[in-house]
Amino acid sequence: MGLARPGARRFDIKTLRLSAVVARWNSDITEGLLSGALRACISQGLDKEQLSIFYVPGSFELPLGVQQAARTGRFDGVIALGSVIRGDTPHFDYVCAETTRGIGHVVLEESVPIAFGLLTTDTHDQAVIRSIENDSNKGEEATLAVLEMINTLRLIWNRE
Ligand code: DLZ
Repeated sequence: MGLARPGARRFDIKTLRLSAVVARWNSDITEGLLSGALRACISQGLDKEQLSIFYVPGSFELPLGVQQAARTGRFDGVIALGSVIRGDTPHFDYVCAETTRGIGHVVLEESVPIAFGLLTTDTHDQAVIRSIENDSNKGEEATLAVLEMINTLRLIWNRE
């Protein structure tokens, strides 16, 4: 997946600033998602210094982390990265629901593109498949989505 309409890109990718907010819970998985995010940045022509990385304890803390990153006004887009595994998480449904609801709320409140890179899987093995270097790394997908949304919002607002 690339930017949907790369020919219509209206901005200099070298001036973009992105932020990744990464949950440390299941860090073997979330570090894989972060590597995917970095690969997506590089593949689209960004330098790795254009991605600022912040850590939060677990996925439940992602909404506040992405809200604060968005509110600084320093970033054109924010990527939320977390992993919740049903087998390891007694309150799996609550953690997933609250994290999803919180991030969705922040997206609309802050009007900053925020990508939803939260893996919710039944098993650790399923999370590994979606976080290693392959075609289905969800950190990579989330980062491409945030770049596409930055582009789309600039087209909607007709900004150069
Ligand atoms: C407590 C908890 C549990 C049981 N499982 C996960 C998980 O699978 N993935 C994740 O990102 N975080 C988990 N957490 C931690 C919560 O997200 C949160 O950090 C703590 O409840 C502290 O607020």
